[in-house]
Amino acid sequence: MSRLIVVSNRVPDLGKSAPAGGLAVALKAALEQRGGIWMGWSGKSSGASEPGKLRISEHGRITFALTDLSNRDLSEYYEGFANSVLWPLCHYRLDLTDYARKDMAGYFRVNRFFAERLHPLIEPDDVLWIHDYHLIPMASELRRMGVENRIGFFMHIPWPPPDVFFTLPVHEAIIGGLTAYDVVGFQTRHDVENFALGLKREGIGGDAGEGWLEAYGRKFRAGAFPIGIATGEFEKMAQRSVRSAAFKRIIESFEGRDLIVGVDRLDYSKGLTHRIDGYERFLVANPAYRGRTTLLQVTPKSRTEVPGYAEMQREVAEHAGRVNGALGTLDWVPIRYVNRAVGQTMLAGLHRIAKVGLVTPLRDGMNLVAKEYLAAQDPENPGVLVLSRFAGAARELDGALLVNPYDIEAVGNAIAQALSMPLEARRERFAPMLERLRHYDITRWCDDFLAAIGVDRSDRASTAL
Ligand code: ADQ
Repeated sequence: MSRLIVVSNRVPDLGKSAPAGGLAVALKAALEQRGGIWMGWSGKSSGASEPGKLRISEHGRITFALTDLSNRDLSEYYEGFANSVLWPLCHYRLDLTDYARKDMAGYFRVNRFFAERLHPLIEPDDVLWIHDYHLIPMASELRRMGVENRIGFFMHIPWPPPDVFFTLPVHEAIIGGLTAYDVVGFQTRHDVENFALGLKREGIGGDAGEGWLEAYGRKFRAGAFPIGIATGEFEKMAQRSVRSAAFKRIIESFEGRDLIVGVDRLDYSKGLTHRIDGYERFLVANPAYRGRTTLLQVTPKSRTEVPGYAEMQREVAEHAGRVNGALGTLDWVPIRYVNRAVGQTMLAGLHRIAKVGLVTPLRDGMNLVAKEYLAAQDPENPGVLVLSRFAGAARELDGALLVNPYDIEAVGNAIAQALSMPLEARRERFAPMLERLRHYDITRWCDDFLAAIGVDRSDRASTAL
């Protein structure tokens, strides 16, 4: 009976009262079913020059194995190479990559450290599932230590085309790192194609047909596994949320105006200033809507330790302030900009009452907010999703109004089109999208990926008995 081992940079604190996101809940369910280990960084600094010892705790059938990292690790591995090189690079932002050899060395050092700590815990039949750009080289480190278990990897963010990727001075080591896995999952077909083309251009491998790639004489699977949400739970949460007394007060505060909602972590990939400019363009071109709409932009701070993120916060606030100053009146503020985290239940309610969901990232692996906005709608009277064509979600959600987020006028026009769309058209666009979200939810995503690493459903069902 094989166990599952999940490794991710951060491990959610499932003991916390705040509800964990859909991904954490689905991975926890998969681990509980099979029994296994969830390993990752604790989110804390060891306060010393070395990373801390592995802290092991048991919760039912899951063993949590967490480690603190040293300040140097955090600066080089996390803030440096992962978030100041790989993150901007994979979001096509070459102008923001800040490459330093010591950060690269730190990135590999921490991956080796994770592999060394995990190695003694691995049993021969275990199946490993490693997550995201922080941990790309982990499988090659484990292979070097003689680990022959099945190992899968899922990339949550986009994989850029070769010409973008090859600007990374150490691109061979990163792309080569992925070839040590048995299965490499991406969000979309487009990402898979970019990756396969990179292998080919680099002369180390290429497409071996029917979902297989080969590199360095080794075959491995690569495919698109578009991540979903806990659709059913989100639908129910939205219905409950709008019935609460606290929520009714919030509805009143909008004084009958049409609500347009934007919900994002504060990040340059989310296109926040472009979005605000698009909304301004909409108000300028459609004066009849002035005083009758509110854009609620909920954007908690994120990665404040990474250079540039604090400045971005000022920039977005200034943008919103400029539009409010230019177009607002004594009794109407066009944009409400909330710079703090809002609970999932409240967000679900806000999505439900919003006539328009504005999801316009400049580049995004998937974007779960787009899916959450749709799941929260009332199927009898759904709102309209305005979605960037550069979000992975655009490949599935073809009933959304797809926009080029760089084209400010197009975003403004899409908002106007969404607000004036007749009920019949809204329903027609919405119904197939909801059906898809219900079908390909986060549990299905988890099952599909595990099946690709060779953990089939019957295997999991029998271990659960
Ligand atoms: P993120 O870049 O963090 O994730 P996204 O998928 O949009 O982006 O959001 C993840 C979660 O954060 C969602 O469940 C959302 O509700 C929550 N969230 C976002 N803004 C919030 C806010 N203001 N307040 C509270 N919660 C908020 C990365 C990739 C994405 C990919 C996911 C999952 O960048 O492209 O979809 O991983 O694979």
